[in-house]
Amino acid sequence: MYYRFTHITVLILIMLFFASCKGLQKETVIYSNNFEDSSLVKIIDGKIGEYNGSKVIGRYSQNGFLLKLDSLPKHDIVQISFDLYIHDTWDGNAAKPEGPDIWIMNIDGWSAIYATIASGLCADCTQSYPILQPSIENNRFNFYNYKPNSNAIQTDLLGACKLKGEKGGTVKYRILRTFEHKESTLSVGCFAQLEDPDLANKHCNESWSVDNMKIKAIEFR
Ligand SMILES: [Ca+2]
Ligand SMILES: [Ca+2]
Repeated sequence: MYYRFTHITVLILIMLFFASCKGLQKETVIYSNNFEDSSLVKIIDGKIGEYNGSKVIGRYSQNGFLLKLDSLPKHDIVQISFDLYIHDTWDGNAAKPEGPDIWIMNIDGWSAIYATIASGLCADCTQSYPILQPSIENNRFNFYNYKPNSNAIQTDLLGACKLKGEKGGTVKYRILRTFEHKESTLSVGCFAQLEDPDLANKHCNESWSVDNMKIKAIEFR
């Protein structure tokens, strides 16, 4: 009897603990877009494409888009999540003229991601992702060396243009960033800085797209 009582007491205490935790923060989804209705509201330089049977924003090459939100509710932190597709022949840390190939996310103008990415089909390539920022040595960016496809969530997708139909030609990453933020406006810029000697076919050789973007404003209580 005593044993059973103790178990029930512990269970109640655990339930109370989680109930109180839940009340400690309030989440508001301030932006959610799977692009299936082709909505580009609040996006500058947006364009809709299709990849893997789903509508995406992209494809982009040496450029990107800017999402600008306003009238955010009172909050303490912001969480951004989305799928990032890296299409075709990215060269990661390769030296010019093939690289470096850098994917960039700026939030309110500060650098949230500045990382090289390489296609897994490039045997000799390396990439700095999942390290989000390079170190700086002798006034130069020094990117870390990881294997291509490091931290990717899917590596057997088909290429989009140069490697169209080729397995492994597209790599999917799940981007998740949580950061302190209290302002009523938020801007999220996604860009790339790519090197490719084949200028005429650059957009076909190296491109990227984004899907399932969700942004939450979270208030602590
Ligand atoms: Ca979609
Ligand atoms: Ca390149």
